[in-house]
Amino acid sequence: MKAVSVSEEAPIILVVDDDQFIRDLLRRVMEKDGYQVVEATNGEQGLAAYKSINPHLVMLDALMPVMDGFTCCQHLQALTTSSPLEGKMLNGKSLHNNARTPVLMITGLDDPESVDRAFQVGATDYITKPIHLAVLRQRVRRLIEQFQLYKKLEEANLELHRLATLDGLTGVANRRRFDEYINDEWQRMIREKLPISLILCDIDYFKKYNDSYGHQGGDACLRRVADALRFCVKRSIDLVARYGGEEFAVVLPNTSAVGASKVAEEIRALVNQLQIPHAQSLVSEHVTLSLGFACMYPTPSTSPTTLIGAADEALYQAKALGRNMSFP
Ligand code: GH3
Ligand code: MG
Ligand code: MG
Ligand code: MG
Repeated sequence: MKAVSVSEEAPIILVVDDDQFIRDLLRRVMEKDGYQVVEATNGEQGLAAYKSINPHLVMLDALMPVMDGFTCCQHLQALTTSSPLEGKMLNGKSLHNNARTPVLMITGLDDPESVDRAFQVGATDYITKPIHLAVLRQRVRRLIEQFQLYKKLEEANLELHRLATLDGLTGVANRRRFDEYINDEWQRMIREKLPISLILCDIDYFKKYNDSYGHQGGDACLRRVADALRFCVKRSIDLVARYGGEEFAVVLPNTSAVGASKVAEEIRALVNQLQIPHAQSLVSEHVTLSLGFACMYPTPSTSPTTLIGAADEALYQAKALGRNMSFP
């Protein structure tokens, strides 16, 4: 038999079978087709190998000592259903897709119960022994091609999600994400009978900042302020968003007015500490923020618009009362 060298990028097939003759046969055939092959002799070994090599396909025997193929398949399914897109939404639609490593059961069991059971525990495909090699090779080619396509789709979906929800300049959530999030959390707070707070932050005399340091200087300043906001906002359920040009919003679910006031003051103090020079500011030599916050207990007859209006009014007061402050 001619030895075939396989490249580093060649898809990896994990062969899990207790029969050495079968493992040798599968290795020979698959390596000839350009795949890399890793072997395991039972389900437990197979799981361990799966975790360390992350293969493109698993060939799984059913009857094996220590852990059989059905049990192994069940564990594999649990491992592979968590996708980076799991739980992510875009326009109210779940983005999860099927980029799961395919599992091909290759077994001597050909009774209908075994076939059903294999698919129930998550097998992608099923082939009986004795193995028809021409059929096997086509199945493998198709399963790996599909998997690679799914993976590409998943990456594209992730990128789409990133582009659709993040602000390109600062990396915080964009306005679209803000609208979606505050509405979702509003509904959740109604169900859980909890308060929600909103902080609106506006850079003081930012027009003058642009006049002094140019638009690019202004952009850099926006990035630093966004970083400060991100630093102050620690819970994963809180959302920092770019609300408008030089205005940022912080959504704080399950947070009282006292809690919101603390976060607002922390943000204001940190931006002061950054001491970003602002020669033309009328309140300080450095960049400062004015912040308005509001807290509400959402009800079915109210909407986030009321909360946004209240925070906006508070921001207006912070400006009117002299800037570089949070209000109330
Ligand atoms: P105030 O203290 O009352 O908030 O004064 P201000 O000058 O900050 O007020 P205003 O909101 O009218 O000005 C905001 C300025 O922010 C106007 C606009 O040129 C600038 N701006 C908005 N978006 C961007 C951006 O993406 N980059 C830069 N560099 N500037 C921006
Ligand atoms: Mg066996
Ligand atoms: Mg403004
Ligand atoms: Mg401003």
